[in-house]
Amino acid sequence: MYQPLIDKIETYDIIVIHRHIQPDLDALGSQLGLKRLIQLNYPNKEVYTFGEMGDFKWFGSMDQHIPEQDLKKALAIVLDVSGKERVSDQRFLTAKESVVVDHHQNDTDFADTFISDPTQIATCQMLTEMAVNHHLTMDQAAATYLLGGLVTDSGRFMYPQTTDKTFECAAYLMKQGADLQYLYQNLYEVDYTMKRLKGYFIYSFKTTEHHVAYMKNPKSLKDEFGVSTFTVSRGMVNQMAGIKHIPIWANFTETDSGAILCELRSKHIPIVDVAKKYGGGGHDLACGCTAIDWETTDDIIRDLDLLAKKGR
Ligand SMILES: [Mn+2]
Repeated sequence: MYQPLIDKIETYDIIVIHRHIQPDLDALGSQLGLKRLIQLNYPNKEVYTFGEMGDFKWFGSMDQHIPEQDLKKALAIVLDVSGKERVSDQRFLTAKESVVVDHHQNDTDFADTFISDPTQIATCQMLTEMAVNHHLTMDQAAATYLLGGLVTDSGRFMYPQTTDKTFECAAYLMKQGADLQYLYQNLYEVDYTMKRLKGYFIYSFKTTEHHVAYMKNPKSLKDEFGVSTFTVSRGMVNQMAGIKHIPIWANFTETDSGAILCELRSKHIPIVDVAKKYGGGGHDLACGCTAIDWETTDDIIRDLDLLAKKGR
């Protein structure tokens, strides 16, 4: 499966590596991990990485500059994304040829070579498999980058697509010296304010007769904790998720203009029609709308409670 990528790497002297916008650790880990693998195994190649780092500046850094004439001669490798629009930094379009390696269930609209495997939990898992199958030299840095993507895209080995291959890859990366503790310390250490806000949510949410959990957050809450409306609204709704006997949960947050953002979530019972009824939309189990006043949120809570009643 990976031979076409190996062939292209061997053919080109200049290689640029891209991944998606709003990067997660699979995007960055595959990008930085592949760069390191190429440097180790093909020391004569020039390799560049592009894109923004987002919240992960601790994880590594990007190259920003490449001479225009070099870019035109380069191979572009695009990781963890298949559609042109979601690629961070559009300079890959100037490169001579492109290869995409991705585990998402999407088609590509630009790649000359497309290496796709939606059965894999992470692009980092695919690159680890490539390194093993093709006997590539690896070091601690490369292994740590790749393990970063493997750990996060698998939800710390919790998501259903976690397989024996995931653990084999993790074991292999650990044998190469991957620094798991460094990853965990940076990934899972939380901000003091966020911890307090989460605690407030967990302690304060209410439930209806049929166990719909909800929170009503006045404007003053975001000021009290020094966070944004978005942090309270979207960021906190799932503090009410994953609780036994609570099928539906909703988070109502007043904005600066006085409108109320409604984030609605459900385990199994489709609730999107409630969101639509109040002018919103989204997915069956995760949707939202904007209410004009608190009375409307009471109507929404009543509608959700009715669904919870019918749903059991
Ligand atoms: Mn991924």
